Amino acid sequence: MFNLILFGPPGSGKGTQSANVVSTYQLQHISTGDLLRDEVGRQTPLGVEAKRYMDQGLLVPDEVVIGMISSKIDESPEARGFIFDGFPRTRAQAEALDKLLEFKETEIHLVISLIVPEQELTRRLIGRGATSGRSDDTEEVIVKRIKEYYAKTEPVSDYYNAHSKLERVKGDGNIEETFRLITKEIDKYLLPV
Ligand code: B4P
Repeated sequence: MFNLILFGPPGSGKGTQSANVVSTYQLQHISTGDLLRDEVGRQTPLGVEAKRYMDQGLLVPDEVVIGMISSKIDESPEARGFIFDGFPRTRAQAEALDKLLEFKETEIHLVISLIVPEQELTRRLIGRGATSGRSDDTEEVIVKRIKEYYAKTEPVSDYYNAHSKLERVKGDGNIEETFRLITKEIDKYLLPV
């Protein structure tokens, strides 16, 4: 089993690159952003709660997100591995993920951190906001999301760096260039299917 985290600020391309990684390496994709948006769209109690945070550019509480991940992992016992997209975003989430994987006698093998300058992040997210209809892709909320990332999420990279699992990858090139840099790192562990 091979488990990968795609890490980076909002708009760094985690979702975009996850789709490419999934089709090339046949990993099971788990995106907390997609899972939360699905709950919001279905207006479940979890979704109603999550929306309050997402609309303000804030992280959804850890216990909500960790519970979602746990059941998602259990749904795919035969997976070749998982790609975690947008998770973990706090130290508590990282520690919870380690415990969940340990219970399944596996671990995180690689964390790819996408490095993109702030100006480019804002440009991309405003561009997406023009067509996505996402309530968190407005200029005002984007500023808050990026602030929340540097305050709470970026420090999580130190956690993985301390375990020698972190690889920083330049993410400000085009989608194909960035994907090539990502595959260089994954290929050290896993061959494409
Ligand atoms: P997410 O859904 O994870 O989304 P994201 O950070 O906005 O985007 P991502 O980095 O995936 O960028 P993308 O590829 O789409 O989070 C949304 C919200 O959910 C959070 O703010 C939070 O409230 C909540 N949440 C999610 N997970 C959570 C957790 N674990 N804990 C607590 N709360 C959580 O790319 C963005 C745009 O850039 C797209 O338009 C794309 O086409 C473009 N793009 C991508 N790569 C490009 C490139 N190389 N060149 C040019 N454009 C590019």
